[in-house]
Amino acid sequence: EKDPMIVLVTGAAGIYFYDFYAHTSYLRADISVSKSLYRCQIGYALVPMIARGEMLGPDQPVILHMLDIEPAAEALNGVKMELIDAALPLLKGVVATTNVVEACTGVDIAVMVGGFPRKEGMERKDVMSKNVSIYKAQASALEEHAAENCKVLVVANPANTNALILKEYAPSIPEKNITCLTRLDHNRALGQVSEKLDIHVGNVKNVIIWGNHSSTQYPDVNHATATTDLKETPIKELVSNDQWLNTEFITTVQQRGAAIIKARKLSSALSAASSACDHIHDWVLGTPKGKWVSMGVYSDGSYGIPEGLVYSFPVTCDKGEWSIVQSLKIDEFSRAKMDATAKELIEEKSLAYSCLN
Ligand code: NAX
Repeated sequence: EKDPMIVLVTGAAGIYFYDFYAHTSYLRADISVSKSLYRCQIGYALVPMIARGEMLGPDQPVILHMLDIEPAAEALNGVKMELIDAALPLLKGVVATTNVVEACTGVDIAVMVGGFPRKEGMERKDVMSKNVSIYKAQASALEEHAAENCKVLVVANPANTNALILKEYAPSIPEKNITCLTRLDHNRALGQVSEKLDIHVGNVKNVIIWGNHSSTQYPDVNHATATTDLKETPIKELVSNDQWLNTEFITTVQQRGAAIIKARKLSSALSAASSACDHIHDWVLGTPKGKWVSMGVYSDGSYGIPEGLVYSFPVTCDKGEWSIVQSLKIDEFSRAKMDATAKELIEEKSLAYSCLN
């Protein structure tokens, strides 16, 4: 049997927590509204998936480290009790803690779900400043206590910029090991194409999410294909209506998170958890030949995207390392959209840096 891998999930209680921040008094005034709108639980959906082998494979034992903040400690312990009750063969241990050092010690994979979410009426800068301080502190703890070669996935928003802050404050973790989640957007794009063409989602591949995990992201199908009757065909040939691909498809993927909130009165949780598993799974175990996925990674200047941003690119993975797919042809339409989302990331970065002091 393989040695267990230690997986950290921050924000693992997945509970609503505005009311815990006493100093945000104007938020306390509408707690009842916020509670019904924003209680969501990615962490709660994610931990059983990890413990069932969906992230690291059916033959890889895991030890879960779950971190949350003090006011969520009791709920977090409840999640631990449920994990014990599920009697999961791959789960070799569970630590539920509010101590960042304990949570980060020995960690091989860190999935950062905990954060301070943006809420209507809140200034972007206020949210950014809260997340900058969270990610700065957690970066230092990972830097000092995580296993060598720890791989980090940031889920919490603003995901790209939180990952960038984490990278800055954990300089000994190689930048290649710090990523953010855009796989949910990638999977959403696959899902939309699949629904449109009535082809199973498993037969659609190589969509791309470029840029920020925000509404400026650019879902690109120019290189995507679908396989029917053993024949691989470009999506652009299969969708007779080019107009749909350039308009409705893009906005549907960009706005999907909002559509889920509207329908569920809760934000995406099971799909976010599932795509976080996909992200780590493919990163660690590799992407199949001829297939790429989208990951938010530290830009090396590929496709003219400025270095020093965490930007979502198409990547293939092999032996635990991702590489950006090179030499894809970019038309003018795509170029403009890729640059627009880069511009937003540059602005987010400077906002984040202005919160650092
Ligand atoms: P919840 O608010 O339900 O859960 C967040 C959890 O984090 C809570 O249990 C909270 O107590 C905990 N937390 C807060 N500060 C913490 C800290 N300093 N250390 C440890 N834990 C802390 O949010 P949920 O719906 O689970 O979403 C989590 C994050 O994912 C949010 O930031 C959300 O915006 C982001 N998302 C990102 C997605 C992506 O594709 N990148 C998609 C889904 C999701 O919207």
